[in-house]
Amino acid sequence: MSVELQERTEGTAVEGEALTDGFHLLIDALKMNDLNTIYGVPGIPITDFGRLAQANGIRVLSFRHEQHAGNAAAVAGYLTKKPGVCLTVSAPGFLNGLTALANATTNCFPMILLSGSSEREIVDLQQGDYEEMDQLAIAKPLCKAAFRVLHAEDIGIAVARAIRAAVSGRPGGVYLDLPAALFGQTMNAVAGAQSLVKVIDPAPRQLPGPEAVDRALNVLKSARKPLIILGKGAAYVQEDETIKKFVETSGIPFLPMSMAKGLLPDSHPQCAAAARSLVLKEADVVVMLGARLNWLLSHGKGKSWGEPGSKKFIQLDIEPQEMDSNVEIAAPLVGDLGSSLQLMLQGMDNSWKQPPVAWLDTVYAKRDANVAKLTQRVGADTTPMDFSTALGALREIIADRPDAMLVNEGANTLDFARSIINMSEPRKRIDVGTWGIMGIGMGAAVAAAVETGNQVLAVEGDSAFGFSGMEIETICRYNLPVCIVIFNNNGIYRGTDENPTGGEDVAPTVFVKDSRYELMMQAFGGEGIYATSRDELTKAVVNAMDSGKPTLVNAIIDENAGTESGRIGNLNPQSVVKK
Ligand code: OXT
Ligand code: ADP
Ligand code: MG
Repeated sequence: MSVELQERTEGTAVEGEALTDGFHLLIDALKMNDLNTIYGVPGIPITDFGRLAQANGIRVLSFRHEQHAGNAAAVAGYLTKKPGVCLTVSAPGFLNGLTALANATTNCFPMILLSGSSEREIVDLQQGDYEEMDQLAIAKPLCKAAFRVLHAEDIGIAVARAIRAAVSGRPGGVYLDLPAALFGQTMNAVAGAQSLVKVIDPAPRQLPGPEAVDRALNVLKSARKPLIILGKGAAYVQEDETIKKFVETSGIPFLPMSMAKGLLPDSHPQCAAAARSLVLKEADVVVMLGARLNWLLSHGKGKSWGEPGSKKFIQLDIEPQEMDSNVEIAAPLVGDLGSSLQLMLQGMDNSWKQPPVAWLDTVYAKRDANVAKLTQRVGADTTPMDFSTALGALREIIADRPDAMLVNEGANTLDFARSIINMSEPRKRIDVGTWGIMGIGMGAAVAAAVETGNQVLAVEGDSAFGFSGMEIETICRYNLPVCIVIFNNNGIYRGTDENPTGGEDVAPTVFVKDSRYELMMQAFGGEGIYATSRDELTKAVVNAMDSGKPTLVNAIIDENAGTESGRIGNLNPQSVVKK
């Protein structure tokens, strides 16, 4: 630390006036708002900021690449309903973090990206400053809000605006641009303290009007084949009891989107996860709770939704513009989910009739048949392991440890795990989300461990793992209770593609065969285990989950076992021209 800075940090000024500076104002503003963890990568101009933040009691977790720090911050936001904070250096560090900020925004997770930037005067005249980039302009279209702070006395208000923008209404990512010069600006310490803002009621309740509630109730009462879809917005809101009460009072079957699994247990008598195709096709009224009719639900139309015009949608969401985004919403209910559901429940009282038995029987018969088939499949013990064998082992381990956090990415590894591993508690499953993005794995695992203190199991395709694999050093450095299982099938989707020219290069989807990923973990002092059978896999993961030691299990999967893009192969365009 420079002498000049040290003088300032100790609050001594030339003329005896107590001073504060940009560094301290930012730290104080974050702490005042209970933002006590920062995920980031140090460097010019924010290295000293990280040091001072740590010295002042903020937990500063340093990553190997900003994208993973950003993904960790986003997941922290999802789990806590407070914006997760990511800290990056200028231009390249900022850009690395920006993918995570955009992904957080796409997923409606609250997050703040704090980035150092170069000197405005030089950047604006494009005079070639160190890491020159107009970061504010670049961030703007990719996040919910973006602000630049030029004066130390504005830090308090800027942090307050960032927090409110991130968590109010539909949550999302916020960018805060912090030019290097800001950190060193000094001001009177008392005035500085007065400039800080504690955000009051950052995500205020928003109640829908009574006519909207009546409309929704009338549509729901008219249903012969109702269905509730639970999305990750419903998991995010932490209104678990109200949601449970609504689902159980209504008696309506529910379908959880992937990250809403566990909001009510997958074993719940009303769970229709295992009858997905049937309920989407047959339902006549669909109640959307914190879920969007995007690609993951075939935009609410087309073959998977049955006859055109056969459905009415009731949508509960905090974002008015989500209504009619893809199809007509017969009953839009705009408000925060907890309040909207409470109003619905009031209107359901004693007069509420359970859905027709014929519908329930049809749904649950299909579900039970599918569950029976799957139960048989996952009992298998093939060597080499296929996805069912390996996931069958992990399913039992998670069933015994319902509070474990599950992180999941890949294609086949993701799609098979989603239906095979049952969840029984809310917000325990973190996956690729709305973008289907690879690379969330290790950042999500770090945040899941740090924010919950629970054991984490990260189930990773070998390709998916590669996007964030270097962060296993971060996991070892902080000694986090993370067990990573790599489903190693030698490539993207599978390891069997061949180069049609017969040339030396392998096919684009194929990796080095039998890669020894477990040795990477050993290099950093963690446990690294090579597992070729169901028994070996079970033993390795149980040991890891019991000990809490950072562990990587290289699970060898039959390289023929996967299919192109898992369950979304239909989205691949294919050339019809033969050349
Ligand atoms: O009702 P039906 O009969 O239809 O049956 C359904 C359920 O009823 C039933 N089911 C059950 N049965 C019994 N018991 C239970 N408990 C049960 N639960 C359900 O099972 C079926 C299926 O149910 P499900 O899963 O609910 O429904 P379905 O139809 O699959 O749902 C549709 C979707 C769309 C909602 C769902 O499929 C979904 O959520 N999909 C997400 C898919 C996704 O996001 N994929 C990731 C992206 S793929 C690709 O892009 C990849 N890349 C490119 C790339 C990416 N993504 N990112 C970046 C930054 N760069 C590049 C790459 C590189 S994947 C990838 C790597 C892949 O290789 P890896 O090595 O990592 O992975 P492997 O493939 O393993 O090798
Ligand atoms: P999934 O992928 O699980 O279907 P989405 O991310 O598509 O879920 O949808 C989440 C939805 O939840 C978004 O439309 C978002 O606006 C909504 N949401 C977020 N917070 C709230 C809240 N407090 N009340 C109601 N809806 C919310
Ligand atoms: Mg693979």
